[in-house]
Amino acid sequence: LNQQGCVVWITGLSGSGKSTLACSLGRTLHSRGKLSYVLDGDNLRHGLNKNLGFSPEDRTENIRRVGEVAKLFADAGLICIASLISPYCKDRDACRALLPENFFEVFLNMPLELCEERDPKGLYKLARAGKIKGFTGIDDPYEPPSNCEIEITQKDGICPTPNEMAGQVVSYLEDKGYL
Ligand code: GGZ
Repeated sequence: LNQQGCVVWITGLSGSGKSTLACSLGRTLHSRGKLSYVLDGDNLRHGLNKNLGFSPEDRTENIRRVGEVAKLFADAGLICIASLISPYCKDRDACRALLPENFFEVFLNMPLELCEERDPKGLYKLARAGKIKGFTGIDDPYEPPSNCEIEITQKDGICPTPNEMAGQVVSYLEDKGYL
């Protein structure tokens, strides 16, 4: 196997499109003959992390576990795509410290208003109504990265498509020699 593994860590608000990007990126990498694996925060909370909630301590533990698992996949030579809100800088930085040479942070920087408008699961609505407490962006902080490798944003008020977003990450990985 001549593949150097790495971690592509996608951070952003709920509804920013992290899972969509992760899925699109996974498909693109597959089509290019690259082994990858997606670790999705919301999915992992049904298994590995099912004993964790959304208190700051539980989020930190959630992210720590996913960071450790992502490192295992990268050690095995895969491109591991992690998509979690991961709202706190210190937690993301701790994951980065596990493999500083091969960790790439992707900030999916979409406005809260857009995420809230999408509201695919109706969670923002519940949070605004006070029925969910401690919701990221509403009454729990999101700390934007200051040290991310890739930032994905709207251009002229238009969102990039999932393919365009994946393309931005693929270009970066090409430049770095992973593809
Ligand atoms: C944020 C919450 C919350 C609260 C439930 N705050 O967009 P989704 O619905 O499908 O994915 C979100 C998911 C967040 O899990 P993560 O593991 O990515 O979060 S973290 O990195 O902060 O540990 C959201 C849903 O869970 N959800 N309650 N209070 N998101």
